[in-house]
Amino acid sequence: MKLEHHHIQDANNKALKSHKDHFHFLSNHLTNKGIHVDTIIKKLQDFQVAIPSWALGAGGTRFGRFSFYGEPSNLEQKIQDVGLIHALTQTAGAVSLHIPWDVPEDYNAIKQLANSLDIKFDAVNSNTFQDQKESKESYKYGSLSNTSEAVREQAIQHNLDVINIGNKLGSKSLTVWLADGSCFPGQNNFQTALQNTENSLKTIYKGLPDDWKMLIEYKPYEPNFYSTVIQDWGTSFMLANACGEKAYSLVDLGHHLPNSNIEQIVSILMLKGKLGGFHFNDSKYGDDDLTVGSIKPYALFLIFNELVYGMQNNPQNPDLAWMIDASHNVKDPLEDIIQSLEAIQEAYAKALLVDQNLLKAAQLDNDVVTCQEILQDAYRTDVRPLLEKARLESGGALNPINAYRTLGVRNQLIKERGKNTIATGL
Ligand code: LRH
Ligand code: MN
Repeated sequence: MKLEHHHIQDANNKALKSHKDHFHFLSNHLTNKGIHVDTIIKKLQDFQVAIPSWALGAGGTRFGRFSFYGEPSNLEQKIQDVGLIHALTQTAGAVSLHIPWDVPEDYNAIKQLANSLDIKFDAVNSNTFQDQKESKESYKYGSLSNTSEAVREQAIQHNLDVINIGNKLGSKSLTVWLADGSCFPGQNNFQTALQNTENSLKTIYKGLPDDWKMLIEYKPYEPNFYSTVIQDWGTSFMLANACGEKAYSLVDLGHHLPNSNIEQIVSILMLKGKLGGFHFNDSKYGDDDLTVGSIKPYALFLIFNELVYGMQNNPQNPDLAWMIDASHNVKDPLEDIIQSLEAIQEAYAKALLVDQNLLKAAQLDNDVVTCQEILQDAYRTDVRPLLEKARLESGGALNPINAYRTLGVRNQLIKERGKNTIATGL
């Protein structure tokens, strides 16, 4: 299924007047405050988020999985679904593949399809947290940290194979997340596990093309429930420094212990020039992979406030990889991702309203109240007309969820694919 521009224009017609009224009011208000509305619109249009290829079908837990029908059953259909999301939101211009869940059969065909939908290939993800039927060694007791050299060699070779696949697609970064760890005290020698991991990552790093990045993702627990080798930002930062200048930390918002100050972690990694990118999602308890901004929208705003400050003050940190990493148990996967994209754009737009110089001056004066007033004035501003304007001018939908439903996208996908297709992934 492909959404043509006129489909979206039809869906926009009803909402156009109310959009124009709201946008006119807001842009006058912001212009009077000395804010350059056009600059913000341009930044929103340039902000492209990579969609996870493993989250285009119904997710599940060990307690069950409930399909949505019409799920993509191969990589072509996954790229088409990312194309549908991008047509509506104009901010999903990339896909992040997970290997071996999404190995292309025909690289040229896949690249042509993605190109026709204006979709780029962002980071490729390796998978050494599951055993493949054909694999000789098992990752049951870890991969890059495993006490067995044969297992480590297999895991290293897999990562080099993933780089090769990404290279053929035009990707420029490898994401490494390790489930490696232990479930019981005494099971692992922490030092041996970390040293093995560092040496293995360094070997993979040697296989990284010059213009590539390695993104090292950390996580405190699950699937191991006593220790995880790359458990926190500090360990990821240490390993990235040990590998070299092309290695960075990847921040998955769901990979933090309760009440962690993620915005502070983000600001420190940017100051040190080692923040590589994000896996956006939200969570109430653990790595819940819920819709972005659905549980802690203010925390997401505070993270974007540090990102905007960092993008203005930390030239030592490279351009960031913006990616979603979510799993859908009760929502239509495409609607869930559309809502996540809206929350990301909203948090970014609100953070762009913060006068960073005014905030810095109040911080230097220890004028605590003014600091909070500056942040919350931006956070309390309804920026949705700016998001709508950015989408409208790029050919997208004023209200992507309404358009998705008005155009009957899910029903059309079920008509085309049937009710029994299951997407690979989580
Ligand atoms: C681990 C993780 C990682 C992916 C996986 C699908 O929890 O966040 O980024 O490899 O989810
Ligand atoms: Mn992740």
